[in-house]
Amino acid sequence: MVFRKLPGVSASGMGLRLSQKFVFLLFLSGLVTLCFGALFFLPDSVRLKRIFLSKTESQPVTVGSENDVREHLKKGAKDPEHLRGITSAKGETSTKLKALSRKPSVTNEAKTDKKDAGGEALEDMTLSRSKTESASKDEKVTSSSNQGANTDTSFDYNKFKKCLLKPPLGIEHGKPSDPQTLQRREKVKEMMKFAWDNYKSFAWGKNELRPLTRNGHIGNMFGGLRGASIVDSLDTLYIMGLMDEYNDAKEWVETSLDLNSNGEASLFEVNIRYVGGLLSAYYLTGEEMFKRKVMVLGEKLLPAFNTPTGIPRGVINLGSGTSWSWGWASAGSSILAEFGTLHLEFVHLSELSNNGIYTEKVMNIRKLLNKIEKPHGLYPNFLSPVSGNWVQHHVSIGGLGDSFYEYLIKSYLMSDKTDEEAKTMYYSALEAIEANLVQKSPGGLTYMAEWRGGILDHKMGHLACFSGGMVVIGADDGAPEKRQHYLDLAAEITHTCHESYSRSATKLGPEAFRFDGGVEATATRLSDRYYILRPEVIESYMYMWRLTHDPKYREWGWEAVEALEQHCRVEAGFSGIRDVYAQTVSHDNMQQSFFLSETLKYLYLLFSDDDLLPLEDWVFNTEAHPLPVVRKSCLQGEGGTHDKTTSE
Ligand code: DMJ
Repeated sequence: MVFRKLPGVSASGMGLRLSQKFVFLLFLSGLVTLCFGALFFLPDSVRLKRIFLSKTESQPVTVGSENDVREHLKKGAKDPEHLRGITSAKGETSTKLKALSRKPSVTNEAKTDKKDAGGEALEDMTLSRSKTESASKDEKVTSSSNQGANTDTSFDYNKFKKCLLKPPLGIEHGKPSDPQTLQRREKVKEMMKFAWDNYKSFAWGKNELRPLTRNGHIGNMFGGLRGASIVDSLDTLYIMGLMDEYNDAKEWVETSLDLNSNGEASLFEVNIRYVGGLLSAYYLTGEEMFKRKVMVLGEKLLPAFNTPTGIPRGVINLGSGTSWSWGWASAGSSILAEFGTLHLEFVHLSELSNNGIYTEKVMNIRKLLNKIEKPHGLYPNFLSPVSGNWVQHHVSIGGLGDSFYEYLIKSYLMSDKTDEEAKTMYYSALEAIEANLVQKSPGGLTYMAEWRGGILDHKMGHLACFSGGMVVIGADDGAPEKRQHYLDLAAEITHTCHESYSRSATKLGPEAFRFDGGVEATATRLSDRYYILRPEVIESYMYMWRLTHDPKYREWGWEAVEALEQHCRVEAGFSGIRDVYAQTVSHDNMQQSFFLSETLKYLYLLFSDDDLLPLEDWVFNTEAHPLPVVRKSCLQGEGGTHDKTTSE
């Protein structure tokens, strides 16, 4: 049959002109796009959404770039170059980063605001919830969402205690015999009580205290979880013997820590602060409630690993389990310091639940990292969770990379020195770092530069100052002939970080300092001059003291106490400062939760005897929460290495 074209009629033969047909098709496709797009905005519980969108797909990965963030931050927020502790002084930043992490941005800004407002209301409800209601609620969550991780509660706490070599709190809570050190320790305890009391008075149940405006800060790093300062403080209060305060904290966790949050959380931050804090609290006190809570929370983190490679994405919705990458991380990548800082906590989640799934997840990350080709033996900071390839060649021992290296050596130590793979990876990484990043300034200061595809940036972040402590705790386990070399390297780095403090007007160190343009260990950019109560320099003093007993580390720690008292203590708590070089300081109005969990804890340990949390038995996670060495043979056998002649 032959179709003949009739005059004035389109080829379709439907009586429509080509242009009419085009408009109609355009309308139709617009309608379909609109309907499909609307699925993203339905609550996660709506069945239609679950049918059409799988978990990890339901939050599309937005391809962003570091530059997006830099551009954004130029407009008033702060340095994005790390994920460690951007919750408060950087609270503003994180809201914006968050908005950048998803699209469309306008809708998400609105959503964030709404969530925060809702969060306040929810918090009031959680504060008034009764003990029984809260406990049964958590148990319900456990059984209903118990898809991959069982919560076998048969962990034998008494046996665990017997497998420790020494009592956790020493003979007398680590009380130093020398009166000056004791006095200094008492001062640190007073600072903790002051920080805590003000948090309790003005921000109870919120995540952090705003000491100038005397209110609470919630932020959005913890996915709707509340009380970050409480969970982060449990072990510090306990080891300092602040028992009334510890009991208040414990009661809040038991009655008001609501794990049924439906918010979008940083997997890394929730892991290091909440999972780490609850694990430590359990191991130190034996309170079963902490274990129940941490098991529920741990299980909620598992869906983040549902990616083609098993490398988790950075952000997870704790309610629905959907996960996605930070919008500013290059090409939807995951961050080395985030997915590389799960190992210690996840091994303990497996220990407590008797379920290997957590260890499997982190061992899978390890396997990929071990196998993948590394430029000059270095680990770049961005990795695609889809292809398993590096996305950029930026290497740093500071933000974005830092605690990945820390967790390699600590995994080895926490395994009772049986995890040979972690050991090998750590020492090879350190070798590559020494060969490519470690530099000596003309003035003789050793520092760790950053590496951008082969080009060195002569800058060291405050965050990188943890590395003095890292190198010294690994000094004994590398090649014996390198022991002294590692001790020297650790001492040199710690000295450089101390210099970054002593070269400022406030005697506190800047966020990042440089070794070019005629300066050494000094911040040159205005945007690098702030100090947000970070612990890393003091952390290295503490480890250096424990391993060398050189009194200068206690002196340096005391200098920091005096500076904190003089410049950061305000009427209602402690606050970060905006410029460490300014004679008259300007406060940032934020008392970070890591100030209570890390900075003050490390100072307290620095002025205590070594038998308070002895390093033979305890490994500190990156938020300073002590986790015990896992002595498999003891735990599986009769148990009992504890020296019974010492008391607790
Ligand atoms: C803390 O949350 C942890 O130490 C993390 O690893 C890095 N950043 C902050 C403190 O600076």
